[in-house]
Order: sequence, then structure tokens, then C-alpha cells
Amino acid sequence: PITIEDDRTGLSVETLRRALADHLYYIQGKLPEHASKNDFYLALAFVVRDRLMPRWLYSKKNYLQPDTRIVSYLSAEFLLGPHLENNLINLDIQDEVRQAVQESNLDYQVLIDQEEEPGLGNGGLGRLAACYMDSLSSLEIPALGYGIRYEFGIFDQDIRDGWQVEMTDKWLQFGNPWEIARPSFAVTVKLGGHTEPYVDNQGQYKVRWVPAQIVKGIPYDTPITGYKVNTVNTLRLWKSEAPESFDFQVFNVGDYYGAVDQKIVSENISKVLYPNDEQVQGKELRLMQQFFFVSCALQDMIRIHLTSGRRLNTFHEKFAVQLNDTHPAIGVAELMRLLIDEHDMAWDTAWDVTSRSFAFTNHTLLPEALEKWSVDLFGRILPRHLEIIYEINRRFLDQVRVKFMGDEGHLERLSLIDESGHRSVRMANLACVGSYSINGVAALHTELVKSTILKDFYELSPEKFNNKTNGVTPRRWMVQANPRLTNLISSKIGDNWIKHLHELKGLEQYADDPGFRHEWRQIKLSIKRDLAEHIQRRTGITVNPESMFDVLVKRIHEYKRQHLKVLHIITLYNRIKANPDIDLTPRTFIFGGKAAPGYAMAKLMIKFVTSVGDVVNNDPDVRDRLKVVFLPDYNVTFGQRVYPAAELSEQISTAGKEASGTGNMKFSMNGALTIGTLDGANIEIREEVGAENFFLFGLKTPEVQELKANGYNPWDYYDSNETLKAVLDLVAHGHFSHGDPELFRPLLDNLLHHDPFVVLADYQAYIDCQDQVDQAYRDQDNWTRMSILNAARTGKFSSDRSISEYCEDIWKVKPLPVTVPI
Ligand code: 26R
Repeated sequence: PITIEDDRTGLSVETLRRALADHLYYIQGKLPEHASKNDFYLALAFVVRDRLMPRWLYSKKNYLQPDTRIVSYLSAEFLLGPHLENNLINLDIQDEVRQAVQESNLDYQVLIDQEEEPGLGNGGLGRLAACYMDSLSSLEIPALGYGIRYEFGIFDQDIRDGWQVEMTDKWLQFGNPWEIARPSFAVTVKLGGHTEPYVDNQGQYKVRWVPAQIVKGIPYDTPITGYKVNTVNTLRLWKSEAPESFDFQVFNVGDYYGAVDQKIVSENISKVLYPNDEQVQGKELRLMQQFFFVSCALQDMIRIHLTSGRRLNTFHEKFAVQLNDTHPAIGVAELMRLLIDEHDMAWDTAWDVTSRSFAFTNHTLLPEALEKWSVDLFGRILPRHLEIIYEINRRFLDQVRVKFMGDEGHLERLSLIDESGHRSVRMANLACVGSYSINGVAALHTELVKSTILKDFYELSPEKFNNKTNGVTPRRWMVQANPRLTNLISSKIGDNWIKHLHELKGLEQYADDPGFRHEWRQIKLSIKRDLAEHIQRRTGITVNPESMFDVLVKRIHEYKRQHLKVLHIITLYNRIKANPDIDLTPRTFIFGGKAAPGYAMAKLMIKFVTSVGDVVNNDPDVRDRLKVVFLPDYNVTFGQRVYPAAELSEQISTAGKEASGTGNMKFSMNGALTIGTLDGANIEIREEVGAENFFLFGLKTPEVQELKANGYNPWDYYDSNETLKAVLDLVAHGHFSHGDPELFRPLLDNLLHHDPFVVLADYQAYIDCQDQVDQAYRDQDNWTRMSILNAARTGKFSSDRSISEYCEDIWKVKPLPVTVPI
């Protein structure tokens, strides 16, 4: 029979080509001869969006079925990365689209590269949320992601004179084809003002919140496709706006300029992502952001629940609400308020519903990342929530008193209010009390959560605690980022591994196959060549693709110890200067990562990398055997380039400080070997790939604790280690700062006199381990063997595995395949 394809959904090359031309003409409003690259990109994106639309609409329809249980992932950050190619892969239309693009005389890669990535996150936590959304869809779990549609995401990083310079991320300026505004689902959010008691028309005593200000939240929906399934979940991000018109009567009698100020505040709420990682600032606008998106999300969920024909006392049956760290923890108080004040529920019922709805994930042990809001500030913005939190706390502490009779210490530490010094609201405590599940993100991390920061909560409710080791999506981090390796793997073991990553095990049998090893090595080399070219273009630095690519990419932080890596580089440099003919393994050191704009030490660490690079790269004695590259603006797009090219993955945080890490998993999957400490998920990676295929060094967590408890003195390490002394002295004398001894003094002083992350204590172990790496790299056959075994044994680190565990243990939610009528 003759079938005619629909221009919106047809998948033949001919139909795709026509659809592209059609969108260019009628949506972009451009003739091909006048169209820019971006016009073509947008037209192509709309072609792809059309093709996912039926699945999206029928996935949405499922949400409204009365007994569909939905995962609601609340996160202040979603670090998505570009959509276009990811969607082509998930819809399985890459080949057809590529051909249609070629037949339209366009360059596929150029169009893919046009997309501005949505950088709506800082680092690990935001990227994890994106991987989890991918897995939820791929596993056909009904899910909604809720967050903020920041107008400006994580800043763009420029490097000028070796220093980080921040620039605004104007990701929306050329249009975003992946979002659809849904103004009909807008909600209002109150802020400020005061509360007052009143008696309602049933004679009930109630509390009314009289806000000083109202803002409007407008949802923007982005489709999240799953891999080769019909499920397309929704990421719903909220934009803040001022209400249509100022009502001078109600809000601000006759005060025109005051009203204009409020409009500005309203629109500022979703303006910009806070670029801090692991360092709280306590800014009013940040609290408003958190409350804004959480209130929008909960109101939206209540609407969905009621629309699906159910009563609010079963809200917890409809939704499993995950709190991605404490940033959305205000949700506990907000759900209570919505149920009690706005839906007339009694306190006990409301608390029952609330505390069966939320589950909480902790992502860091660093004390400086624990969110606390001063009671003054909190009460000014959220007066009603402060009352509700006091009441939750009163009832909670009554229970605590029964359990730990007469123990004031427990009461003080468990209280939702920190009474020491300036009183503040502890968001982690609120999250713990309001949640039925509390999890860490790697085995060690969960143990440390239980024994340190949340120890008292663990003693109180051990049954709430569980571990969910992080994972990453193999669709983006292998199939999309590394098509050459993907094809080689699939040619040997088929392509089931993309959905069932444990099947990579099938590669083990090829680890000793010389032909396979050769192909594996050739692919790595060809990717390294591409990266070398990219480095040349972006930085002007020439690197040798045959050298070992040694990579350290992540946010810049003292606990992640980028400076330890630099000390290694200087050590090698000193060896060359002492003996220019020394036989050492040529290496290219590749760094990438952003520093929080207010974190002076992290910014100085970037300058340290670039300054050492300037000297090492240009010293004739080095003879190009060492090259140091700092690639500006590390982001998801660049991650997709660098993980496949890496041979050595640097995971060198102080033991006990990195909650999990997820970059470590991306490297291993792509066949890099890891040099790392026993920290976060490194421990589990080593367990999986085998100790003999992992370069382990450094103090273990209890050893770090012991060292510090016994009065750690970094100076002793300097004093007693000649190579370390030579390295630090060279820096101190200004060798890397044009003779200026002042430039790196803060960094050196900190290392020599405080060294909170025991860099000097781990220095020698790190150098010794790197020497083993050098030796191992000389045996390319064996290195390749280890590389293959690493990739083959990373099945555990698929985010599909993590999400399956969340579904079974925490959310109690099952797959719901979506049917799309044809
Ligand atoms: C400013 C403050 C509120 C803040 C604290 C912490 C803002 C942002 C963060 C980010 C933290 C929570 C984060 O990204 N943690 C990382 O989470 C990853 C995913 O679980 C882990 O892999 C990684 O080890 C951890 O550092």
C-alpha cells in the first residue's frame, strides 16, 4: 500500500528534508540564501521536536490517570547540556536526519554545534539531576522535574592573563526551541508581609498570610526523551514575573515607584543562577528563589492531583517528591501551609501526608555548604513558614525528649533552630524531619553522613537512612560523546549495553585480543588528535597527541586539590631541569573548571595552573615533553569532548571530602585509568574494575581524621622532604610569577601553615603513584588491556542502576509504558 508521511512526524529522509525547508520558511521566516547557521539549527530542532511531540503528549496524559504514581524531582539546578543530538539518539533517527541535513547541503556537525547549552547548574549536583531525568524517561517512569528557568545560567568563563573572568551566560538570546511556555498553568507565590489569626465561616481558628508582595510563576516545559521508548517526561522550569498590573489599593497605596521596585524584584527572582558550589552566602534573593520554585512546583502537583480526580489526603500516593539537597527543603513547610491554610486540612493529617511525601538526598559533607537562614531574614520573607517550622519543631522535640530523656545535647543538635549565637533555621534538619528517606550518594559518603553531620538523626531514625550510589547516563556519556568507541563496542557485543550497561562485561573477553586492542588504541588516538586540534584553536598551545592525556576537570575547590596536581607538574619540571636528558613519559596535562566568583583561593589556583603552564610550556629544556593546558569554560559540551580523549583520570580529593564524584565514572566508561584516593565513588569504581587496574594513593578517611586530631603540621612535611621543599621554594621565589614572590603567597602560606585538605601530607604518595603510572604507560599493550577492562566493568555506574534503586527502595514506583495511538 502507498502510505503518505505526515510532514510533522514522517521519518523518511525525503520527508525530513522537506520538513526542514518548511520550518526554515514558515517558522524562522527565512529564505535559505538568507538563513544563518542558527536559523538552520532552529529549523532542525523544530523538525526533531515535532517528532517527539506525540510521545510527549501521551506521556503527559498518563500523569493525569488517577492511579499513576509520579516521581517529582525538585532541584534548584539541572545541568542539561545540549538537547538536539541527545534527542536524535533517543528517538533513533540520527542516520536519517544526518542524511536529510546533508542532502540539504548543510553540515550536520555545524548545526549540532550551534546549540547553546542550558547551563542551569554549577557542577555535580545539577549534572546528576540531568542524568537522572534521562534515566527516568529511559526506564519509562512517570516523572516531573521541577526547577528554575534562570535567564542566565552558570557564567561563561574566559581566561585573561591567566585569571578567570566571568561573563554573563545569555543562553536564551537566540531562542530556545526546546521549551514551551504554559502561561495557563501560571501560579502565584506570596512573599513577605505578616500573618494574622482569623475565624473562618465554619468557625475554625485559622491563620492568614498577608503578603507584602505577590509574584507570578510561569512554567516552561522541556521534553526529556527516553532511549528508544515512548516515554517523554517533562522538565518544568519556572520563570518569575510581576503580576499583570499593580493593584495600588491592595499592595502599595499610591506608591508608584514602590510598585515599580516590586516589579523589578519579582523579575529578578529567576534572573540568575547562584554560581557558588559548597559555600553558602545567605542571600535573601537565594531564599526567594528556593521558595519560589518549590511553591510553584507544589501548587502544580496539587493541581495535577486534584485534576486526576483524587483527594488531597492521598497526595503522598500520587507523588514521590525528591529533595535534591537542602535547596528545596522549604517544601516541607510549604506543603504543610498549602494543606492547612489553603486546603483546610488538619495539622495531623497534613503532617502525615507531608512526611510520607518527601525524600531527601544529601550531596556534601562540607560544613560550609550546610544551609542555614537567619531567623530574622527568614521571618521577613516567609513569616508563615517560620511559624509552621516552630510548630513542627515543637512537636518534633517533644518526641526527641521522650527518646533521649534529659539529654540537652541531642535537643540542641536536632532542633530545627540553631540557637547558638545568631538564631537560624537549619534546612538539613527540616529536610530530615520532613522526609521518610535520607540518602547519601556513595557508600562511604552515606556512612559518613550517618556518623558525622546527621549522626543524631541516624540515632533517632536509622530506618530512614540508605545509600544510593550515583550514576551517569551512558546515552550522553558514551553513545553521544564517543560514537567511535560505541560503534566498536557494538560491533563486538551488540548494542544492548546502552540500556543494560552491565552487558559491557562482554568486552572482557577481548581485553587480550591484539586486534581489538589495536582498534581500541587507534580510536583513543584519533579522539586525542581531535582534542589536540581543539586545544590548538582555543588556546594556541600545541600538544602532542601521542603523549599521555592526563585530565583534571571539575569545579575548582581546595578539597578537590587541583594544586596537588600542579605540585606534581613542578616536580617533573624540576627533574627535567636537573637532568634535561631524563627519560620520562611525555604528558599533556589538561585542566578545566570554574571557580566560584567570590572564592579567591580557587581563582588563585587557576592562576597557579596557567602560570606554571606558561613556564613549563615555553622552557626549551622541557622539549615539549610536558604541556599544561587550562581549557576555558569547562561545561557539558566540553566534557563530551574530553572524557573520550582522556587516558588518565585525576580523582585526587582528600579522602572523606568528595561525596561521590560522577566525572570519575564518565572517564572510566570511556577507557581512562584512574589515579585516585579512597574517596566517594572512587572506592566503588576500584572495587568494580579491580585494584590492579586502578592507581590508588593517599591517606584514607580515618587516617586524615587521625592526622588532624593529632595536630597536623604541614611544615614538617615541607621541612623533611627535599623534593617538596624544592617545589614550594621555586614557587615562593617567583619562578612562575616573573620573579614576584607575592603572587602565590596566599596559596603557599595556606599550604605551609594550615593545609586543611592535607595536600602536603599526600604529596609524596601522589608522586610515587604517578611514577608507577609513568611506568605502566610505557607498556602500551598492558595499558590498553587495563583500559578495556575499565570500560567493561563500569556497568554499575549507569544512572539506570541508580534510578532503579531509587524506584524500588524509596519511591515505590513502577514503569508505565506509554502507548501512542497512530
Ligand atoms: C551554596 C550552597 C547552598 C551549595 C552547596 C552545595 C550549592 C551547591 C552545592 C553543590 C553540591 C551539593 C554538589 O554539587 N555536590 C556534589 O554532588 C555530586 C552529585 O551527588 C557529587 O558527585 C559530588 O561529589 C558532590 O560534590
